[in-house]
Amino acid sequence: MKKKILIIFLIVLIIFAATLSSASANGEVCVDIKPGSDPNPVNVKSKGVLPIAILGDESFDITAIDPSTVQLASPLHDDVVADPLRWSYEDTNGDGYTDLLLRYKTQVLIPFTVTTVAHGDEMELQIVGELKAEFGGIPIVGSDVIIVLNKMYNGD
Ligand SMILES: [Ca+2]
Ligand SMILES: [Ca+2]
Repeated sequence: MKKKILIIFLIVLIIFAATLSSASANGEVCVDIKPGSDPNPVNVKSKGVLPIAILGDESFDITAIDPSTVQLASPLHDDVVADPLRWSYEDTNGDGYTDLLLRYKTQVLIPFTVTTVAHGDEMELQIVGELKAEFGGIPIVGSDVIIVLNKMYNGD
């Protein structure tokens, strides 16, 4: 019986220690699809480019992220990911902290919308990646929501 209590105590201690470690260590990052726009309507058939920012702040320096690992993903489609066309460091929201600005071909969204959403629906998108090796290679994840335009159920 005492052993059980000790084990539970240790587990609680480990969880507590994990929560205490730095903000980036839990891997949650702040993502802003279409910086400057909220909500984020996206015509998924557009031949344009979709900007997505990972926001830096006083507790998180986004240059710790390894941009080569960053991919677009969806909680509903674990078999689909998309790589950015290009990325750059920019302060997208003017708060003085550098953001990682990723640009995706808008049409990479189409596989994410198959069967699950229709015109006017909200769809959650995730950004996943890793910190650079010198920052521990910790996995990162963040999400934001778009409003899907120009998409019908059943194919197109
Ligand atoms: Ca936005
Ligand atoms: Ca910023």
